[in-house]
Amino acid sequence: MTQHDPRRSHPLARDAMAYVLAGGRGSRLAELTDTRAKPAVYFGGKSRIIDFALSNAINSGIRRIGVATQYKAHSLIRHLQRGWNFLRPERNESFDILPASQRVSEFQWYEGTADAVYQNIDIIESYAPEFMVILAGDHIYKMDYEVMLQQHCNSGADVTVACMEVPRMEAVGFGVMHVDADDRIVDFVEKPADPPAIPGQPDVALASLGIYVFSTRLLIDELRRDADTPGSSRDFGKDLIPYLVKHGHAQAHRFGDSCVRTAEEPAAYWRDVGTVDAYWEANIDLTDVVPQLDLYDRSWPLWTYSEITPPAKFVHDHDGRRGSAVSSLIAGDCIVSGSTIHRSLLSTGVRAHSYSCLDEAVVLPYTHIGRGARLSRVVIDRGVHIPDGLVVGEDPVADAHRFRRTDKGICLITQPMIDRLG
Ligand code: ADQ
Ligand code: ADP
Repeated sequence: MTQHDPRRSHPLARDAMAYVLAGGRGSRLAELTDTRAKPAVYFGGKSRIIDFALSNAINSGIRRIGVATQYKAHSLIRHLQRGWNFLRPERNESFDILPASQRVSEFQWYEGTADAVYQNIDIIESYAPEFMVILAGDHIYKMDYEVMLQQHCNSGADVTVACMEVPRMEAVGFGVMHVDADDRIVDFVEKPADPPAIPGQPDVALASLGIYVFSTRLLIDELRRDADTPGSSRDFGKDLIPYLVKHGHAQAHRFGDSCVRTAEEPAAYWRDVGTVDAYWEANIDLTDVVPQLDLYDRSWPLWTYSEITPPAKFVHDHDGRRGSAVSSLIAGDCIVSGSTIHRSLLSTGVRAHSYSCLDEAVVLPYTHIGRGARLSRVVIDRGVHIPDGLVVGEDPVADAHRFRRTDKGICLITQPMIDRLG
C-alpha cells in the first residue's frame, strides 16, 4: 500500500512508467489490420491510434514509456522509432519498444496481457519506477493519468481501474464491475454474455477501460504469483484484476474525473475504434463543426510521427471546375483537383482527380481517387488506386459483392479488392 505523501513536491507522474500493450490481434478491423497491428492503424488524418495513449502519457508528465508489441509489429515499430524516440536516457527518461522476443523461455511468446509485462520485469526494475500505468495502445481518448495516480495513492488501493458507464448491452466486450459507495470494486467479470447492470440503472453497466495503476512492487509480486498459478491465462482482465478484487483492494477510477476536455468538448470522450463502423464513425465525427474530440487543443497536443510534406493544394481542373472541400480534414501533400469533397478526412498525400466526388469518406495516405469516381460512406486503405468512374455507396448489393460492406453500409476498400474488379 502506498499512501500519498502530501510532502511530495512533484507530480506522481514523474515517478511512474507508462506501459502500453500494443500486441493484440485486433481482427475486427478486418483488412485494415491485415499487415499492421491495430495500434498502428491511421487515425484522424495525420496520426495513428497508439499516438493517443502515448500523447496522454507525455501530456500527463510521464517520461518513462515501454511499448509491448507482438503481432504484425513492423509498421508499428517503424512509427515508434521515427516519432517517439525523443525521450532521452541522459535526461532520466526512457522509451523502450519491447517486442515479444522469447526472453523468458525459448518456447514462449507473450501469452496474455499480464505476460507481456511479466516477461519484461527485469527492464522495468532497471528503471525503478514507483508506479506502473498499464495502458492499451488501441483507444482514442484524452486523459490525465496524474489524476488517476493521485487517486490511487489517496485510496491506498492495490490496483486502480479506470471505468466508464456504458449502455448495458455494449458491455459484453468489456470487463464489467460493481462498486460500493466508496467506488471500491466488489465484483468484476470479464466480458460477460449478460452484463450486470448498475443497481437502480437497468440499462447501464460500469465498464473497465483496461487502464490500470499499480505500485510497481505490488504489480511485480502479483505477476509472479499469477505466473505460478496453474490454469491462468496470464491476462489482466481475466486473471489479475478479478484476483485482486477478491483478495486485495481494487478501486474504480471514473474516467470523467481525469478526461481532458476543452470548453468546446464538454462530454467525456473515449472510443474503442475496434470495428470498421466504429473506426469510420470516429474519424467522420472529427468533421463536425464542433467535434466531441478536439484535435486542435494546444494544451493537450496530439504528438505523432509525421512526414514533412508540402501544403495541401486545391486547384481548378482544365474545365475550370473547382477543387473544393467543406466540413473536411485535409492533411499535407494532398492535391484536390476539380474534385468535390464533403464531410471527409484525407490523410497525407492523397490525390483526388477531376469530377470525383467524396462524401463521408475516410481516405488513408497516398491514395489516388480516379477521375469521375463517386464514393460515399467508405474507408479506403493506404495507397489504393481508385479507378476512374468507380461508384461506391449507391448500390448496396454491388458494394457487398465487391468490397467489405458492414451492416451499417460502410464499405472498406483495399487494393486487392480493386485488383479483383479486373
Ligand atoms: P480487450 O481490449 O479485449 O479487453 P485484450 O485483447 O487483451 O483485451 O487487449 C488489451 C490491450 O493489450 C490491447 O491494446 C492489445 O493490443 C494488447 N494486447 C493483447 N494481447 C497482447 C499480447 N499478447 N502482448 C502485448 N499486447 C497485447 C481489455 C480488458 C477489459 C476491458 C477492455 C477495455 O481485459 O476488461 O474492459 O480492455 O477495452
Ligand atoms: P503502414 O502501416 O505504415 O501503412 P504499409 O501499409 O506500408 O505500412 O505496410 C504495413 C506492413 O506490411 C509493413 O510494416 C510491412 O511489414 C508489411 N508489408 C507491406 N508491404 C510489404 C511487402 N511488399 N512485402 C512484405 N511486407 C510488406
